[in-house]
Amino acid sequence: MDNEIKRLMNLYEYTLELLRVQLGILINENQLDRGYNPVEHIKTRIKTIESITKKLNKKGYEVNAHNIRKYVHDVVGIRIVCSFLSDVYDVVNLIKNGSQIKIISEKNYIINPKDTGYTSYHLIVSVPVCLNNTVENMEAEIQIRTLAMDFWASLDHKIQYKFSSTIPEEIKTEMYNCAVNIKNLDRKMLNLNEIMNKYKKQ
Ligand code: 0O2
Repeated sequence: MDNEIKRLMNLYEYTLELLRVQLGILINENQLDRGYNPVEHIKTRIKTIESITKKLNKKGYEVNAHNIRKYVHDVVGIRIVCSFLSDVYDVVNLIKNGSQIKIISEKNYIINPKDTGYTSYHLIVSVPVCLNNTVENMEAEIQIRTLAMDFWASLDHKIQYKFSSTIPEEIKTEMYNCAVNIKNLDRKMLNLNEIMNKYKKQ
């Protein structure tokens, strides 16, 4: 790994730490204000240099610090897992309304699922990381999804890893059917939660 890439990977470590703190504040403050925490759990990762290389090669770019910053937007990955569908949108709005985190782009794969059946809400965000003499605006990807969507995606990830590009049709079809069931389940769970809340208010 050349020195420029090493430096950049350090910057991504700082970015992740900063986002952890900023998201923690947003979520805690929201809980204090509303008495409710929409977040079930948060997972984070820094993409490995092997995975970054694979992504750049796939896109036809040489592996260097400039191309990593320009073409790999998810070196820092944060996954926020919520119980209910409405919680996903609460978290998206919480992040959008926060003052520190800038939204670069968003993809709503809940409204527009991928062909595989994958659903999730993706935000590419940017945060200023203050170094000794400069400020670097660093990107990260935040994926927000329900527990049920996360269950589906984690099995799908294992399938993709096992079969690489040649996933048998019967597995693809069954996964797509599972995604439809997950969507229905999420709707039913949200409905049940709303009914439960009505009882609580009585
Ligand atoms: P990993 O292992 O999570 O790092 P990009 O390819 O990121 O430059 P794209 O395709 O527009 O551009 O990005 P997208 O679709 O917004 O986000 C890609 C990420 O979403 C993936 O990252 C996965 O984490 C997740 N994802 C997208 N589609 C699927 C899917 O069909 N199944 C599962 N399980 N996850 C999916 P990586 O880098 O591919 O993988």
